Amino acid sequence: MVVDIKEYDLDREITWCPGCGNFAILDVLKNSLAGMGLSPHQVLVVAGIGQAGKMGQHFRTNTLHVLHGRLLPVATGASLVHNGLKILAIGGDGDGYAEGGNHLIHAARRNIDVTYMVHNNMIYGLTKGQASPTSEHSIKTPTTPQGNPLEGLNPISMLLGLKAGFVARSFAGDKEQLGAILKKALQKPGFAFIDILQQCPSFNKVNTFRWFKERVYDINEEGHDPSDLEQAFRLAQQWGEKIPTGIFFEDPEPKPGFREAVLGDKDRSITGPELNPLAIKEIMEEHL
Ligand SMILES: Cc1ncc(C[n+]2csc(CCOP(=O)(O)OP(=O)(O)O)c2C)c(N)n1
Ligand SMILES: [Mg+2]
Repeated sequence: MVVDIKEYDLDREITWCPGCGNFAILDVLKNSLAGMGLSPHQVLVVAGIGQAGKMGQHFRTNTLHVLHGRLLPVATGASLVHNGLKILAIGGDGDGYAEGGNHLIHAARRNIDVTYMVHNNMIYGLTKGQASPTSEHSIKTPTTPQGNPLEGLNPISMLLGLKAGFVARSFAGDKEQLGAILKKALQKPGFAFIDILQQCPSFNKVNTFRWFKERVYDINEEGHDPSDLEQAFRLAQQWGEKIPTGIFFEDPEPKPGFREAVLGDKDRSITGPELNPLAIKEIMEEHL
């Protein structure tokens, strides 16, 4: 089925700064969903708190905007209840790797049927530039005025260590690559993780659009086979003059998703296969 991208449009003011990487990511996401023939009612976005978390407010679809760092537990529940919905969890590096870091471990281990996009601008954007877990060593921020004494977390290594079923990195400045990775992630059952490098022109003056652009290269174009976990680990160590992007790992023997593991059948859901938007009316009346 052909879906017009305009179905996803929402007439609402966008408050991201000019030049923010979120604009490109939003554009790619809407294009990918429409391109896959998905209508807005077939998609659920569970968004965290932060500039990245505002994604869900800026296009027309089902959205749950939840507490900081708590998008994965909510997405886990939603994936058991709403069979058939394409579920996207979307948040920032602070949201996902700091406040929500514990949930990420278990979402990957459980292999929840969710595609998780982390907009990694290597800074706390919404709260005006404090250091996040991925902020680089030495970077000066309001919380690290002498320079960050810590090394940045390596999310790709972490997710490979957890043997997540699909582990990728992309860049907001490469819409073609991001679109191709997103479509792959959305098509596969189980947990799909995409770390998206993203410039924050207002609060990260070190890792700028140009900084990323000069360093990123596509590992799959250079012949990396995503079923090769050992090579994926080796590539994940690289960070600096060259930054690898692309699909690091895709499990050649996918494990059952969380729904199948818990409910015994990947097509079963707690509510049954049919979505009935009117049913909520009855529930509301019962409780109001
Ligand atoms: C429990 C809790 N702690 C702290 C905050 C304050 N807070 C809001 S957004 C944010 C960080 C956002 O950074 P990130 O997740 O990287 O998203 P970005 O704005 O960079 O896209 C923080 C610390 C909060 N809302 N709730
Ligand atoms: Mg951030």
